[in-house]
Amino acid sequence: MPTILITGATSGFGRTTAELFANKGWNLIVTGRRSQYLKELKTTLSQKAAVHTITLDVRNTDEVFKALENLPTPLNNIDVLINNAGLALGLETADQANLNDWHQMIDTNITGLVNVTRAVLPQMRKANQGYIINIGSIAANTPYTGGNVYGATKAFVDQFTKNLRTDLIGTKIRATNIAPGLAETEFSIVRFKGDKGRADQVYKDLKPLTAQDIANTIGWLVDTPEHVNVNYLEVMPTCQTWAGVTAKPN
Ligand code: NDP
Ligand code: 8X3
Repeated sequence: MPTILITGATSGFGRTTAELFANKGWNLIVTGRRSQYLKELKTTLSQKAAVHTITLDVRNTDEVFKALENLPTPLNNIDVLINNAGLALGLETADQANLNDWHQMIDTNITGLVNVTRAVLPQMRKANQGYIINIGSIAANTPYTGGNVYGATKAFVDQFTKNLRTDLIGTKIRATNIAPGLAETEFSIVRFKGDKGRADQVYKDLKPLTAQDIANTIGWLVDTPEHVNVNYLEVMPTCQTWAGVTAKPN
């Protein structure tokens, strides 16, 4: 059976993607900081698939390399990497945003993603096969007030994915950036630091994407033939579009 490594599998897109691939019988490597959630996930999925859990903060370069360079066979042959771990913190304008929040987003969404990618890529290169799916965001290309550093980290993900494609020319390794729009997960609870009431307001009277929608998208991408590479895939709920440019007296 093939092996999939999913970062940020303790909730949201990552967790549901783990469930989807467990149903296919794949070997799973699931990671995240909350070890109790990983333990519960393993208990839930173990009847269907081999589940290997790694408590891992993707920001910690040494931890990432130590964990991913010492995987037991056959898990050291990763077929699909889902770079999903990430977060938004705060929605203040740039002059008022919390600088620590900015650093945490940069460290997680950029440094964490490149740490994991760099740790896994040599093995894929050696096998001349593999698929890296990065979770970007519509925030990369659609500026919105308060999206400042979060959107910029996702713009990095977009360009990094394209640059990976050019570096991987002449190999069978694929790379895709999925850019989801509004999706209801723990995302807004994290963004608003546990304020569930404020998080709920984000989705009030709307039908946002679900984690299942994104897991299904990942499942579809992985099922495409090896000679097909979807470079970029933007997915919004039908209730969402772009706001357009705006002007205001100043
Ligand atoms: P969730 O908050 O539900 O899940 C985020 C996951 O990332 C958790 O499993 C969390 O695990 C993990 N994570 C966060 N920081 C770290 C870290 N330092 N090291 C390891 N794991 C970490 O949100 P989503 O499922 O919605 O988000 C998944 C991805 O999708 C993110 O990259 C997000 O930016 C992106 N996205 C989300 C959208 C949305 O509207 N929901 C839309 C577009 C993109 P733990 O806390 O256990 O470490
Ligand atoms: C999450 C989507 O629009 O809240 O990446 O930034 S958005």
